[in-house]
Amino acid sequence: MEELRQWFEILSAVGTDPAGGFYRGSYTPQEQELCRLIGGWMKEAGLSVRRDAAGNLWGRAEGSGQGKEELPVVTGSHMDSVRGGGNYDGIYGVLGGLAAVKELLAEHGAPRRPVEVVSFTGEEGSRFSIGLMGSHAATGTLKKEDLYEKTDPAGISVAEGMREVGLDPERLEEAAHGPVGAYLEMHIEQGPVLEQKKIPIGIVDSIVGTQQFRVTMYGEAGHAGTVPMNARRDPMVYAARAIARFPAVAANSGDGVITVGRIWARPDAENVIPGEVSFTVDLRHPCEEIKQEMIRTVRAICEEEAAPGGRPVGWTAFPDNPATAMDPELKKRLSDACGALGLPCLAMPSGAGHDAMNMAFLGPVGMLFIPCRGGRSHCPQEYASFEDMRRGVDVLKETLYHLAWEP
Ligand code: HGY
Ligand code: MN
Ligand code: MN
Repeated sequence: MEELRQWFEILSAVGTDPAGGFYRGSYTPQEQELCRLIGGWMKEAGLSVRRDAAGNLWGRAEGSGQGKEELPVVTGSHMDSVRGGGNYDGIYGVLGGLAAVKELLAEHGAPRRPVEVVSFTGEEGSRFSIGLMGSHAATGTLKKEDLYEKTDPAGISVAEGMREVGLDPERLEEAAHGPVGAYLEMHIEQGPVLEQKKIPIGIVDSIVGTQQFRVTMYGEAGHAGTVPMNARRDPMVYAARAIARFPAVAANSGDGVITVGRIWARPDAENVIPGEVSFTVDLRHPCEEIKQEMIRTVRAICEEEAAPGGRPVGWTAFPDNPATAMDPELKKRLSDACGALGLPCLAMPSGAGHDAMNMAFLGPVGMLFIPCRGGRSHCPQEYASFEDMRRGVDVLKETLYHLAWEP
């Protein structure tokens, strides 16, 4: 356990955000440093280490004996963070997965079947606005044209970012990973339920379906001082009216949530009525068809609130991540592991998206949660105790042992 604590201590100096918390974007020098450190710890654990064509980091232990041709059992999560994020979202699943595998290798030698630990890049989309980017590449669902079209706030494309760290965007398809026997992701809950109920382990039932959009509403730019209020076609007003109606859409859907996390005007000046206003919509629901219904309703609201007879609303959809049910057998294995360790556990949904949504296209997936303080995440206050982290590692170890080591 001491080692896991040391790993976190060392990483707590990597990718600190001057505004507080952390920022570890894809293909940044900070992520390079993460790959150097985590790759070194993978090597020390006895894993062979490679970085795939999309920049995901993989550590692998070959299977021994009759199981060596079986599909690999994979554990891990993502190494990137949101801007101003914490040191646990994603990284805990990478380091906790590595600690579990390292201890199993030390205690039981080579596994029966291949085992891999993965550290995905770009899960948050915090640099290039493509969510789950690394695991989309691993499942072959990242579009090559996006690498050239999507840029970060400084205008650098994904492809340029990749080249800066020695990756070749033209070889993207080589990042596609074959089928897996199982994928297990450990993660902080990012909500308050486990802490409030004083239950140490959550076993995820399903991950909500998520989709993000970029909406642009148009009007007429003008002088802030000379255009009479009743003569304005102000897209900031249209956007505000539309956004103010979104909470009712979420409330009517039951368990749906809608977030407008970014909004910006062009020309973005204090004394200019904007000509256009863009904003992001992050929309989620556990039920796929209700999610699609919410999307239609949100789009209709934007059309209704737009300038009469004006330019049609701009509407860009980002990759859709459908609601994902966890594998029943893996849920049972995780719950049996909790039983064997005498740990209470709670079946629960995930309101956050995870790389497991993509890995589900390669094989059965399971997720386990540990509590995080105050349920806070995506902020500098994000924190999980080492005791809670250790319990998660113990459950993962017990599950991985039966999946990949037990004769
Ligand atoms: O947005 C999410 O749910 C995840 O943290 N990327
Ligand atoms: Mn996150
Ligand atoms: Mn995460």
